[in-house]
Amino acid sequence: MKKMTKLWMIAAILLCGTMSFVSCSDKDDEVIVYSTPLRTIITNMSYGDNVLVVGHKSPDCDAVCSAMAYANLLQRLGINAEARVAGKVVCEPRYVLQEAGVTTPAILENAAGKNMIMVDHSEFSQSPDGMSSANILHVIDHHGTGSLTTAHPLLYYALPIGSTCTIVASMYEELGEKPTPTEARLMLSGLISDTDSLTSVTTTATDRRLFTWLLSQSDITDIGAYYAAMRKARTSFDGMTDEEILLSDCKEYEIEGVKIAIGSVFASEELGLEELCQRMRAVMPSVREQRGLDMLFLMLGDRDANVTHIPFCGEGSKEVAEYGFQTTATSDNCIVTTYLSSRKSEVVPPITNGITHWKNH
Ligand SMILES: [Mn+2]
Repeated sequence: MKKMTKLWMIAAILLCGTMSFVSCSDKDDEVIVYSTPLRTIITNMSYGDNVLVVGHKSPDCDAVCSAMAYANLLQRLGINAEARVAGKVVCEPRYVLQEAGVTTPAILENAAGKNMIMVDHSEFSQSPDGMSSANILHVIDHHGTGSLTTAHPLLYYALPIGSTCTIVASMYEELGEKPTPTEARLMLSGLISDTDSLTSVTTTATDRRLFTWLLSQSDITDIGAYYAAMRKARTSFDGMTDEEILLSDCKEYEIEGVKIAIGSVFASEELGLEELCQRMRAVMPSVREQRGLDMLFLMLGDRDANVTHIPFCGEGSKEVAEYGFQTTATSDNCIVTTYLSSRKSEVVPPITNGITHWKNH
């Protein structure tokens, strides 16, 4: 036994030695191969008179800030790029833009026929109307692939990391473009918003490294206080109707032909989980019908109490939720779980499984 282990160790050492030798001898070639691609690829594409950069509907910090930072990056490369938003900017992103002292991008109502770049989504049902008949040039995203299809080649740049802003920051870095303090602030805001200040399950080492880099480039002196204010803005629903609160962060998906939406609302000191649940449930059925959805799910999170409630409505939604989350729903159609920090990693996959099961059994 001991002899075998020794033999394996020797084999492993030999293998490692060979590998490092190979990579050393190839090093010069590697530099030549890898030094140019991203800038060349981006600048060699044709953008017509201009190209618009837009995130998803119910724009959150990451969608708005990544669109703005990416449009700025492309402008530096000589491309006439402009940021747009896919809906009214409220709550947290509104606060972020105010603090940054920048103008909110105009709303893009229809993308049909335009030169477009999609950021922070790859699902047409989350895009401005007409995206499926737009000329899509780039997609910069950190979600699972959605319903996106294009007739022609495109730059599809997706990474499994915490935010689209982190991806855009990595592109600034790779292209050797130093962000201005405002650009760094915007990307930092999207990064900490999407990763819940680097605590969500989606946070990676790349997010942590670029967080430090962006913070050093930004003019933010107390990041803890800034994030606390962002979180407060996320749940300040002053002057909004219950329906607007429900739709403030609501994403649509089409899974196996089933049209669904998954919203996310956080409880706060002003609006506790119990009252939030009650008020959201009251408007869920009518919102589902208005939007032409088969099913509607809501993530109602209370981070301090470490609990998430997922009420649902629509035919089949109970079977989907119970199968997906492998638990029994409450008698008033709600899944109760420990706190979930990520829709894309912790809620979309179980609901997708639930729908697949429901459709095929
Ligand atoms: Mn995002």
